Amino acid sequence: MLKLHILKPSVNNMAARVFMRAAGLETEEIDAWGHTRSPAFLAKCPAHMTPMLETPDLPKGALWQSCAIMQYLSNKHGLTTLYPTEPAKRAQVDSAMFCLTGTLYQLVARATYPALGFPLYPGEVGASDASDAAKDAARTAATAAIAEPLKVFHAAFIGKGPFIGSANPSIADIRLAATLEFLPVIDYPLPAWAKTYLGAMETALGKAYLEPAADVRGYIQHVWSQKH
Ligand SMILES: N[C@@H](CCC(=O)N[C@@H](CS)C(=O)NCC(=O)O)C(=O)O
Repeated sequence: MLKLHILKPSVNNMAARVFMRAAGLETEEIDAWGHTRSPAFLAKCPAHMTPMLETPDLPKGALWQSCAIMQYLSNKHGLTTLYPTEPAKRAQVDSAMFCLTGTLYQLVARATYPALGFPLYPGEVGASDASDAAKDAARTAATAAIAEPLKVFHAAFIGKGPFIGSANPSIADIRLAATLEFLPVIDYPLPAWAKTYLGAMETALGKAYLEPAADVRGYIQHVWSQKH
């Protein structure tokens, strides 16, 4: 049995949790809330990151980074629909995942983490002792910048769609859809294509998508209820 250490409100974790269900891989989910920096967790994952997959099949027994987890398990179990083996199709999926973690997610984090109550990263305005006005300006700039990479996902990666994986959702689709789940916390006006896309992901993956999404949506609702 695979062990996946998770934090339920996190969309990085949602991606891996949706994947495990969509792939039909029997998994024990272990809630790591409050434990990611414990000596036991750090011994397995010095980066204190969730999702973290624990299995004796791995050279060091543990693997983190949501996309790497999905790639590894797709390769191991021959999940070619979720992660195509044809080089050009695979390149498209890989490129989308790098763009997501390297560009889109960075902006989504800066825009949403203050509202979610998550800490920002060292060196960023939001994590500094800058004034509230400077932090607001940084958050507003990040929010405004989300539109461009979103357009790239729509035009270049999804294209005629309905998915990056063409007719079926791929691991890049799981990663993108999960990321979009944070945007309602800042009332971000999702473009019409993105709403259709999320609906198509829910229909294609059903409970595999909706169950982990419910944890993220529940957390966002909780945050909202505290503020309104
Ligand atoms: N790029 C990573 C991001 C993982 C990440 O930021 N995980 C956060 C939760 S959203 C975490 O586990 N933080 C706990 C900690 O740093 O102690 C991925 O996609 O897996």
